[in-house]
Amino acid sequence: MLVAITRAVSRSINECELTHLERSPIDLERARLQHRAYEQALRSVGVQVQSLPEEPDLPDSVFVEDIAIVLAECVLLTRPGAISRRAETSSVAAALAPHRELFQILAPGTLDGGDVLVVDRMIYAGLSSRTNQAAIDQLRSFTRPFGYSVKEVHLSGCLHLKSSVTQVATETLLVNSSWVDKSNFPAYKIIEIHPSEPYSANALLVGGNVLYQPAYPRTGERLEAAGIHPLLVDASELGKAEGALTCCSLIFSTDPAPSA
Ligand code: CIR
Repeated sequence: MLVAITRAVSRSINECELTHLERSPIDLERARLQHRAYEQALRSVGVQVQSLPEEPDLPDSVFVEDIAIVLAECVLLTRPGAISRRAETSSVAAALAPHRELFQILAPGTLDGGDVLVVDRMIYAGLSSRTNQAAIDQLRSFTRPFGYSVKEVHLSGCLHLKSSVTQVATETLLVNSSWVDKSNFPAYKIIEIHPSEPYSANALLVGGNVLYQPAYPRTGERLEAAGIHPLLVDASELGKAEGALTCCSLIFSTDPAPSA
């Protein structure tokens, strides 16, 4: 069974961290409606959603993806790059503890889950304003015993690695090659986003289904042309907080881990 941990949108979302976007007002009710529709979309593809209570004083706490890397064998709790986000960790750790052994990124390492893309036994880790070399070295040491390889990836112009590349099918990645060099991913078929839709590389692959935003129709056509028929989920209000689809959940299987 697949489980998704999510968290209700904080009433303080308008005080969120921003790196590449100008601040514009976020309509809390609209953000919450869209977030509930996102949770419903996950349920519709067979995922059991475990929604954590709102954290009124943690503006970015809806973006649970940044707080943990959930592998089949263990969890690596992050040490988020933004100091304002570090208090998000304890409640996510409590939710994950029944499911996996927990490890923790330690200072001076900083890492956001949005910078980590896991494809089979390969872990791509973005060096970003949030994720540093010390954390990537720790990620490598923690995951090596489980048979994973970690490859560092340089980014430019975006917040996180998964702003620029996500997996959309077993052998296929959706890439914004202005933000990440696609030669990092030679083993995969690449679908390029449409250049008029720079934020469109963040799709959520879950149990063979792809959740995708209707705001990016031209890139959506490219997915369709590749035989990928996404389920459309609007996350535009959280987009004003630099969030997208992968950021709002931590998804994992409760089935026993395969051996490496
Ligand atoms: C932040 O800057 O941390 C939040 N406003 C947005 C985080 C989005 N997370 C993600 O893409 N994984």
